[in-house]
This record gives sequence, C-alpha cells and structure tokens, in this order.
Amino acid sequence: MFKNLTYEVSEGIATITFIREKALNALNNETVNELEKAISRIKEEKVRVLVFKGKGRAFIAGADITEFKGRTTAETKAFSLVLQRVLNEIELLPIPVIASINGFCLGGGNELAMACDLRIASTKALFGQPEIKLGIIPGAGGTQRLPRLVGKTVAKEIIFLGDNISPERALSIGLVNKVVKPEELDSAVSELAKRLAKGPGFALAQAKEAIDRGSEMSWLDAIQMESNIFSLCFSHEDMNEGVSAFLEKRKAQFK
Ligand code: CO8
Repeated sequence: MFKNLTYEVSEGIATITFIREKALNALNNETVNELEKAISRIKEEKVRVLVFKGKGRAFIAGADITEFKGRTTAETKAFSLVLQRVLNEIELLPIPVIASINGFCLGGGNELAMACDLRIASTKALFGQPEIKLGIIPGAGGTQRLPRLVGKTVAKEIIFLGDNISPERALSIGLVNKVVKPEELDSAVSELAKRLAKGPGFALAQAKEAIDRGSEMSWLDAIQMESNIFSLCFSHEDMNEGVSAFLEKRKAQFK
C-alpha cells in the first residue's frame, strides 16, 4: 500500500518505518501524503502506542531538498502547512508516540521527532535544524516546538548555527529521553512501547492532553483543566482497576 514507509501493528503497538533509505528517508511530497494516510489508519484502529523508525543510516534527514528548487512561495506554504498539519495530528493522537532515532535526525526529521511524546536515540544519532545553511528556517513547527522543549537560548543557538547536535548533547538539553548503544535501540524502544501498551490507556491519554494543552494555557486555566481531567479519571474503569489492585496487593490488569 505504501512505497516510502511501512506500517505494522503487533500487540497493540503500531510501527511506522521510513524506508526511503537511498535518500536518507528525506520527506518528499509522496512520503508526507503516505504518512498522513498511515496516521488516519492509527486513528481508526485500536492501537495503544505508536513508534516511528527510520531504515538505514537515518531516522529522517529532513524535507527532500531536491523538491525545493523552483517551488513558488504559494507551493512552499502549502507544503509547510501539510507537514505542520500531519505533525499536529501526530501530537494530538491520544496514545503515547515514540521516536526511535537511529541516525540523522535533521530538519523536518527533527521536527517530526519533536512532535512525538518520547525520543530514544542511538549513540549513532545526529540531531539538528540545518535549514539556516540552506538560507531558510524550519517550516514544520521547529521554531515553535524546539524552544518549548529546550528553551529559547539553546533553540536559538541550534537554529541560528544549524550545527549537528550529538546524542549526548541532545540528552543534556532534554531533546531526547535516553541514549543507548545502536544494537540496544530496538529492544529499548520495544520495552518502553510494551510497558506503555500495558498501561492505563485512558489515564495516559489524559496525562498527555493535560501536559500538552496545559503548557499553552495560563497557569490558572491549566491547573483548573488538570483538576477537571483528574476528576474525570475517577469515572473510568482504569481507576477502579488500578486502585483495587493496590488495595488487594496485586498487579493491575488494565484493559
Ligand atoms: N533531501 C534530499 N536528499 C537527501 C537529503 C535531503 N534532505 N539528505 C540526504 N539526501 C540524499 C543525498 O542527496 C544523497 O543522495 P545521492 O546518493 O543520490 O547523492 C543520499 O541522500 C545520501 O546522502 P549523502 O551522500 O549526502 O550522505 P552523507 O553521509 O555524506 O551526508 C547528511 C549525510 C549530512 C545527512 C547530508 O546528506 C545532508 O546534509 N543532508 C541534508 C540535511 C538537511 O539539510 N536537512 C534539512 C532539509 S530542509 C528541511 O528539513 C526543512 C523542513 C521544513 C518543512 C517544510 C518546508 C516547506
């Protein structure tokens, strides 16, 4: 069904793997369209966790630069809006989304990784927003998500200079959650995905929404929203199971 990515579901965990290996998984128009279709399938199916991977030496080396030349301002804006919409859709999925970052994670690739909830990197990963070197700026949410994740000071350095960021630095600035040896990346991601898939899906979705929406609200609105969502959790069977399991000194079995 797809040419530039694969979509698999196993044990409630969906995996989207970018396979445009020869172009270091650069996001061309076709890949972005396929990605949007794959995200629609996630919404329709009973998936509990989504994992993104890249085949070969890259996670994603950015938007496809070979499609840039000759693009008009209107065409560029349309492409930027499509990619922004797809990344927003990923961010708004009511399930945990993990980026498994094996290699180059640049430009639009880093922007996609930042739209995920958690990022696990191999020691071979390299991050960056190199757009400035092409005479442009990040156009798929990078100027907004990066400062929200790492602060304005560091984000400006990364975007102004466009230099590659090592996995160790990415970890130290809070861009990734964990760095592991390349041969341990798949097992580290799979362990995390399985653990999240067994977790209380409703509470996880609520926690995600509270964190993501709350960070865009005033303090009083955000804390009010937290209280609303917290109390909503008390009407869900996950809470009944979690609290009963604690009181009965057994392991919770969330449905
Ligand atoms: N686009 C198209 N092709 C690419 C890209 C890319 N982003 N990155 C790599 N490739 C291709 C290369 O052209 C090469 O193809 P070929 O074999 O046909 O010559 C192949 O992948 C392998 O790449 P290299 O030979 O260059 O491999 P190296 O190991 O020497 O270098 C690098 C790897 C450092 C990753 C290098 O390829 C590179 O610098 N790539 C470009 C990285 C970049 O600048 N990314 C940002 C792109 S701009 C962007 O993402 C903006 C997003 C905003 C979205 C909205 C816009 C409208």
